[in-house]
Amino acid sequence: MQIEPQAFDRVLSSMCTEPHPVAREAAERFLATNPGDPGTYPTVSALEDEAIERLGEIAGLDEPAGYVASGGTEANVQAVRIARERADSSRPNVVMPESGHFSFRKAADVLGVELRIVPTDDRHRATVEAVRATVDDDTALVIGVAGTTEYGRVDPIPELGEIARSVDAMFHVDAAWGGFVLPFTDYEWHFGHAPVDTMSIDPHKMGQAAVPAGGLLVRSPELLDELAVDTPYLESTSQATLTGTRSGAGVASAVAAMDELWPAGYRRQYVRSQNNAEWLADALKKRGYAVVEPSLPLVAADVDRGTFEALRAKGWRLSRTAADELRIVCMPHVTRTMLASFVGDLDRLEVR
Ligand code: 0PR
Repeated sequence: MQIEPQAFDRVLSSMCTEPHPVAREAAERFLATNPGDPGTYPTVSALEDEAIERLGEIAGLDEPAGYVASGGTEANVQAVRIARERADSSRPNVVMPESGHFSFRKAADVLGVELRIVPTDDRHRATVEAVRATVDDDTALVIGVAGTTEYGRVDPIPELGEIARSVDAMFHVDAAWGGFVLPFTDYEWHFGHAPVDTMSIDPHKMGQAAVPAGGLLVRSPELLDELAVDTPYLESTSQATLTGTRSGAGVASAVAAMDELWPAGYRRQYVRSQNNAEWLADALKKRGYAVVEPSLPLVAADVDRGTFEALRAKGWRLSRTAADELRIVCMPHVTRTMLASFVGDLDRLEVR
């Protein structure tokens, strides 16, 4: 029996998407390779270097270093780990806006660091004054988000970077979702805009690569040394990744997608997704819902739970924010036709 995976035609909740055809094809070819063992699998290992070159170019990093992680979670955990290793304090803390992804809670838990969560402002961005008031001599890391999970907001990255520097802490930018759309906006978010030390930027989200393909970038290769452990029975001598064996599918598909789409294809995709988000926001506003303006291709609106459940029952895959709003992510597989059909279903519910 063949079981079919979830179709994308009603998925409005996911930060993952249909891989680009070239990414899918590359993933299949490299499925049985293991970039965790570069001595045995040199081809995929060379591809990983290429992936990091490309990611560095996208993220304004002159001498790119990093690796292709299993996703944003691993990249975020590893960023916290680097900062903890670099910290002088015996009781290191990490300062993050409340919009930060829950993977940082896992990081704090596993790594035994204190996580200090700072409120966001009325536009859902990190409050600079609150971050400044929260850091101290024990702060190992300040986190900024460039494209938040719930509202697609971009924190004031240069200001947060300065605060991190003022207490000798490291500065991490989580662009896991935003990294492939932000290059086409005016936001200041990357290594060239601020003293960024580490960044998460995931090909398997807006980058249209196959899962698993996350990205960890570091300002200089020495930072990876903080993660490296000796690997006595591999041909290579050390390993910086959190996972051991990992699929070459993610690496190969990331390179294939970036080769194909950077920059023109990603720009076209950003424009399309952003227009769709604005169209949906307008459609919801016209129907009387309060909408959080989509500064990136992500729409939140105060659609009540009953309506939400009724739409889910019609097969729509939807998610909600912590504040209990409807949340729709305009990923590449989300078309205008899909959104029009969704709004049509919403209208039919309202009539009843
Ligand atoms: N950083 C940010 C800003 C994120 O939005 C996410 C994922 C991560 C890090 C973690 O990335 P990984 O899931 O690759 O480890 N945010 C989505 C979320 O939590 C993840 C997701 C993706 C959820 C696809 C559902 C789904 O179908 O909503």
